[in-house]
Amino acid sequence: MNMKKTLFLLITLLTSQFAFSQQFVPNYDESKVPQFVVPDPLMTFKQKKVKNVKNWEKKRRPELINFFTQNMFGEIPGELKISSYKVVEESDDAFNGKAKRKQVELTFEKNGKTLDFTILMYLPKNVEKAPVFLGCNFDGNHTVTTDVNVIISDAWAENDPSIGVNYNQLTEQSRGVKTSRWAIEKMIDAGMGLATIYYCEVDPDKNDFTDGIHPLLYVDDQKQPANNEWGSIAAWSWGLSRAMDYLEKDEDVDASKVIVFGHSRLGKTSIWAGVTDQRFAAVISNNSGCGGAALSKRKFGETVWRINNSFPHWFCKNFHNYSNKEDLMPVDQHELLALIAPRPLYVASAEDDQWADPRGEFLSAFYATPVYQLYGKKGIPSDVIPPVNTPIQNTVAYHIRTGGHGVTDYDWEQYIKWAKEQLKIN
Ligand code: GTR
Repeated sequence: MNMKKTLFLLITLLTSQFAFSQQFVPNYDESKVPQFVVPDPLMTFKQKKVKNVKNWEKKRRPELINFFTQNMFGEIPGELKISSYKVVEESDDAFNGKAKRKQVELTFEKNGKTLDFTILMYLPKNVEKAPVFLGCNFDGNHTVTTDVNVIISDAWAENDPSIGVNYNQLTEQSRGVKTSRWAIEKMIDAGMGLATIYYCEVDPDKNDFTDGIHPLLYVDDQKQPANNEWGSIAAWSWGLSRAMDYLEKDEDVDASKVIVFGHSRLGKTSIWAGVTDQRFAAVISNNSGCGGAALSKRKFGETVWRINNSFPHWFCKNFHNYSNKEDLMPVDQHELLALIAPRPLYVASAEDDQWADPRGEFLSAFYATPVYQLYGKKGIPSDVIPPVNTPIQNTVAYHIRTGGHGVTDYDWEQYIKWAKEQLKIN
């Protein structure tokens, strides 16, 4: 190669690297948030005003769901029911005898392939049919409690030597490491239960579609989902719906009072599960941020471009068309939240979690409110964000707590109080 050519290549490489790294600079300055028009959830794509619940349910809701399915989360290319389930372990002596524990394995079979995942449940013993919080967990069922009886999953896990995860395998070392994120005893004392699944049992969280649930629904020699077919978030949401299929069969559970919960990427997941499956009585989004509750058009903190680059497998491929093109999106995330109406919805942020754009999460709940009002429900009354640790708890609820990205006892205290009120739990 001659000198000129080498120099040219070097300059091209350096400038492209520079342009690339430029896009990594997130905006945290409110004055630099671009001007944009918030799409009206009550105006159809053909510019017809939605005036009542009937119009919303017949026209607007379906067209919005269709948009989010085809362009963001992806369509599930078929139906896949539980092939069999088995209570692999149970006890009525959990949490000092206050709770029952059950571990239930669901199995799915199709295309000559099998997948199974295990639901860990704690249910209060003094309630005949318990309302339940259902959510995915990040690091395995055995991390949500120190209970030695919880089975350690053998599904793929991201390496994290600090909690003993090497060789992509979960180990005893991480038992109980996430107890602070799951206030199980508070739930039990409030007469409510918890059901949780390890999300990587449904689909390992990596850009690889040869594993997890996707291959069970491939046709012919398909190797990955088509552009409009499900990414990983839709797969995890699918898992929550299948867990719900089981909960409907469990006599100790009040399946009409299942609240779907999730934090961060799993908060994006709980929102999508709540949107696509109306059996969920209420939805909680904890610090779900970009692609979850936060308005994308604000481009504050994490952006569509950034999320699609860091996690190319989370959304369907069509969503990549909107990377750095948020202004071209005919929708925004408040319309995703509105699809949960009239069911109770809780959006929560954390003050130091600027990456997830707390203000964008709040505004999204506010802009979803007109749809709740159509049903005569109370949403977020004003566009002024409340002070920290001062929840607004209507059918649409919001709080921003002090601290960073995570789930705390404070969050759970609010969720429990609100859920009891909204779902009339004694
Ligand atoms: C971050 C990602 C966020 C959020 C978070 C999490 O890296 O940028 O969208 O989902 O992970 O899930 O903890």
